[in-house]
Amino acid sequence: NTPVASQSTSKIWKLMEKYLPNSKEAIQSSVVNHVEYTLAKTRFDFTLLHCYQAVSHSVRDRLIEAFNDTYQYFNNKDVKYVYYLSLEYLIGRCLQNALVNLELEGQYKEAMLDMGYNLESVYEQEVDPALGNGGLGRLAACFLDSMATLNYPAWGYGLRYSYGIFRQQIKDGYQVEVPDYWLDRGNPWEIERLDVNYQIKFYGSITKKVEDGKERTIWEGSEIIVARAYDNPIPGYNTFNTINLRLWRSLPSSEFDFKSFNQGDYFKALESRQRAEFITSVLYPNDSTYAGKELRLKQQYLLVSATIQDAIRRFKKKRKEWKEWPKYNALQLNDTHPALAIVELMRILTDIEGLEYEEAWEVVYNSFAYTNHTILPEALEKWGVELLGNLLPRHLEIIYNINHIFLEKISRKYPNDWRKLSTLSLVEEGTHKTIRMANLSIVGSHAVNGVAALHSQLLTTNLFKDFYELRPAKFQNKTNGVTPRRWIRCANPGLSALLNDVVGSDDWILDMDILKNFQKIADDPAIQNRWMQVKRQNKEKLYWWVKERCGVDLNIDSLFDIQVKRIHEYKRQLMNILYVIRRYLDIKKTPAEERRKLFVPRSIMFGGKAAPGYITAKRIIRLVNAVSQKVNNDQEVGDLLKVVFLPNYNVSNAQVIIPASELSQHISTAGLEASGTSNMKFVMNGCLIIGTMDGANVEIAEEVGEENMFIFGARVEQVEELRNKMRNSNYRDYFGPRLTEVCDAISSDLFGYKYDLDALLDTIRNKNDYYILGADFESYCEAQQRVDNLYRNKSEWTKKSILNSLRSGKFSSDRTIRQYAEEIWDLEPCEIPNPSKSEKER
Ligand code: 9GP
Repeated sequence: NTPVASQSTSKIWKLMEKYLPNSKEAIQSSVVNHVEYTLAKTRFDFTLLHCYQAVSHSVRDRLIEAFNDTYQYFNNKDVKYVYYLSLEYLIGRCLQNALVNLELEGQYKEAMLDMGYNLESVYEQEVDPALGNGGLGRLAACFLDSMATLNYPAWGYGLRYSYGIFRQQIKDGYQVEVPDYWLDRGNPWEIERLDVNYQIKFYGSITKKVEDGKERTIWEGSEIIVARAYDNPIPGYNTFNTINLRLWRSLPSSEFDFKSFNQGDYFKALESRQRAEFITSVLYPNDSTYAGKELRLKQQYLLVSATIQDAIRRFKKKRKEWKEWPKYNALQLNDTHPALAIVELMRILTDIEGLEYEEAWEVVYNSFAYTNHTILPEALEKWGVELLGNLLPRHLEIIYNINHIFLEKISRKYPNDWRKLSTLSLVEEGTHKTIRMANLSIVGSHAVNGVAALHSQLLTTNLFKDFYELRPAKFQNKTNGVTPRRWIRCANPGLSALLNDVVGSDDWILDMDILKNFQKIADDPAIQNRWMQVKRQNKEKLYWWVKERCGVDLNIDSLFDIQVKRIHEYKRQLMNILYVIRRYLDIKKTPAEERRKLFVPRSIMFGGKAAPGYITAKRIIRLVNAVSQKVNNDQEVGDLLKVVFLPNYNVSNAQVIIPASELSQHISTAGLEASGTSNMKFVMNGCLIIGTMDGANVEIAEEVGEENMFIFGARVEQVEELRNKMRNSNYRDYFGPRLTEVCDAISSDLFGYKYDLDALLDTIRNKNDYYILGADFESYCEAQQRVDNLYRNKSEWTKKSILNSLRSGKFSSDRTIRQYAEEIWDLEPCEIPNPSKSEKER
């Protein structure tokens, strides 16, 4: 069921023939050659894992051809680059994505089948490179796919953690974290650049020298390590352009342990070498809180320093005038995590290149831009002055200097406005003085954006209000998007084939907006039938996935209702599971013969990781599993209700879960989910949303129509008032009888685990229901009732499912990236022409 619409005419396919040939025989011989010469296994007997490794190497060869040509071409054309700086990338599995983007999936499938291997099973051998926590990291990965596809001259920069986000296991209903050493089987996709290394300094002291009447500052680091480049080719779709995700790994430098070696302390010297390697060993598993740990700051600086050195080396090969830097370089900060890049570039320009402060500031300001991804106060990074000053003494000095000059301007504009000065300052005073990284990012950037219209608006009216008043033109919105290549074409081949037939080509993969032209098919019974068949096949796949991993037998005819995302109080998985209990109690109260009339059978699934230190989130997982245990084993309820916790939610699991979903939950407290991106993936896959008017849900409602979603709950402007109401009333009155009964059932130990679960309920019972779960519960139940009513009418449900998918064009990351390129980066696409036979014939 691979869509083959453009295979015979594919530009890439023809073009690739001029490089490595792509006939069945050529593919087979390249695979077996890798088995023998790369893996040193015999070509007559190799396992599925070896097959995966050899196939990947064979595909990588093809990527490298395109990758080398791409940057050669960019270099010749003297283009402007965008540098995307992110501490996280959740790129997911590479093999299928590469084959799809190179338009070679059909050929590889055939070649492998002929050798006795099923390509789908080969895909399953790949481990997810899970170098991110959640939405922010996955967004960065979707963006790279779009930048490559749209032919933008781009570089992604990040860190090559040896341990990605932990693997989640569920033991006795609790989350257990297991280290994810994702590299233990090697990584065929990366290219280690033994010759691309940069020195990174930490600690040390600053001296001032006067040379030719000018003061110069010299920072001598006392710990020096090396950052080495690992390149990961990112192929564009339907283009030869292939861009680079360059990830840095920390290694010891020879200078590092020189002293210890000289003093004959061999073991001490080795220890310090290990310390250097440790810097990029592990990703911090926090999603919405910052870790004020020195190691985290070292990671941030390593990324920033190595990247800026790399960009400068590239720039200097071509030109000498620093004022030309912004014309050739745009640097995008993915949240504040890489914000030190602003300071690092200032340091190099003033201390090393000898520019005056104002000159250097022009260069920096005009090249940097910053994306904010959250307004949650606990997620806003602030670095203690002591920690920062000890690790990076010169950077702290520069930050003070930037702040001093900035605040002088402010006090001239708003004399004696102390409130403004203190909120705008980069420094937060107090017993523990800190540097506000968001303020640094705003002051040092020419553009600041939020990630959905509502979120961007809240930035200007709340979180960054004073900055907005100062320079309104700096603030923009760039609503997130997701790549249809991975989230429809790879994840849902059945739907892809159907869309190909509807459109008459696979053009929708590059232009999702054209799907709007086919809305009339939503009423066509034949299409509806096919649509339902595709959904059913996807549900079957998930059915087996769940059976194998969770041992639960789902009813395939039941409504698949799914909430998958990081576990957080603001995302309100707790409200979802409390509703499940409500439903369970209601089913039990209903006479057996009435039940099927009143309740639509549902399989309600939860998935997501809790940060290891986030006790409340872990208790939510415990509650879901306790309810699942009780409900799934209740004979009276049977298949009318099943509850499952899907373990270890990650990108590859999402590719199975999302296409199978019929209803998905995006039910955050209004104002707190900046955008959400899985909501977009679900909609593209024809899933209906039950959700609040929050983040990108608001724009999804605009596009697909509120009547095609189940919207409920308080709007952002009502939230504060509801919080106050709760503070002044008894929880039983405020919750109402239906929710109170649910809480009482939990407290009566109906599900066991009383200690943990009572503690969990106290987070909403004790007059501090900050996420207004109690206030939204009734309207949530009503929306759930509307879901049941509609699901009974298969044709109406399917019609809405089709409309959701056909109207989701706005949420392609291609639209988002075009906007960044045009409105922030001032970047032109640069497509490699087909290399002609005579030039490239081998
Ligand atoms: O919580 C936001 C999520 O709403 C958004 O979709 C995503 C990508 O923009 O970023 C998340 N934020 C973070 O992961 C950290 O602030």
